[in-house]
Amino acid sequence: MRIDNWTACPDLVDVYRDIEALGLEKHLAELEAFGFTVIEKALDDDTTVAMRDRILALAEKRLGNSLDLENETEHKETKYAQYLLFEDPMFKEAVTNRKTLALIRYLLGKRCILSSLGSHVKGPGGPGLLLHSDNGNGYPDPFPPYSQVANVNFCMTDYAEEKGAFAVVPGSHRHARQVTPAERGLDGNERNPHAIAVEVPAGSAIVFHGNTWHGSFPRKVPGLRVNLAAFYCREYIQPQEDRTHVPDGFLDGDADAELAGLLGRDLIHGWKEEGPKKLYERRQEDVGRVRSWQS
Ligand SMILES: O=C(O)CCC(=O)C(=O)O
Ligand SMILES: [Fe+2]
Repeated sequence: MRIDNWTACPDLVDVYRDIEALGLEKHLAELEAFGFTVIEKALDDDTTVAMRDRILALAEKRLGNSLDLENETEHKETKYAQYLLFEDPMFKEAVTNRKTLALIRYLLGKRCILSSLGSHVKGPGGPGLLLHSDNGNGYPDPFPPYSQVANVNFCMTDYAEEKGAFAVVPGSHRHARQVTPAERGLDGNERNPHAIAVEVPAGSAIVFHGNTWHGSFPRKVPGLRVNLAAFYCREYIQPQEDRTHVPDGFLDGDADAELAGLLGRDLIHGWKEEGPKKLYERRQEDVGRVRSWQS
């Protein structure tokens, strides 16, 4: 089928073209069908190792103790190291990753924004991160069928079930509701029988719909399981992190224009005395493009 500049859905045409150009059609089908997909080698090996080391250094500082990637036994369960983007410009590459962002924009719209960037650092012991949908507090059931939020978990270590891999219930994005307490377990008798482990190498990205039931299995062996979770939301949804502040010098002009958009620079709401006009003006370029298709 030839995809023209259809005026009925110009943003979707743009997003779809990106997906085609990047060869991601199969991933799009998996996302639609099962509520998640995996892109292997989303990050190259050097980048994965550099990000993982940086995350661990930051987590050590935040937790106030040292962490041993290979042999850890004391750091039990999952700790979330939050608000990482401004800690190091290297994380820009994850947030703006072309492939993962193309799929996120399919789910959330072209003007989606970054909700948060953090890392789940998990050691051995405990029940794992119980199944949940990322439609968290304040998202009442029933969920709409489309994503309100969506997530990219970059695997910073190799994932296997006994190592504390990502857990998912395939197809659960269609349930359109939160997981009940009885369905949440991932270990022993409590284990949800439909949950599967996503066993993939470090550098992979797991992209998932906001309704999808997921969590992570308990780690049963020494060492750490580390991710980098880039969490996005539709532009009209309140992001998890404070977006009123970006450190001076963090954004590098045109080179970071896309990141600035993800941090809310072009939001249509949030006007002061000047009213909505200024914000609409920022979108003139796009409006002009749509008009030229229509004429
Ligand atoms: O730790 C994991 O594997 C799951 C993380 C998670 O639930 C999330 O990023 O929303
Ligand atoms: Fe989650």
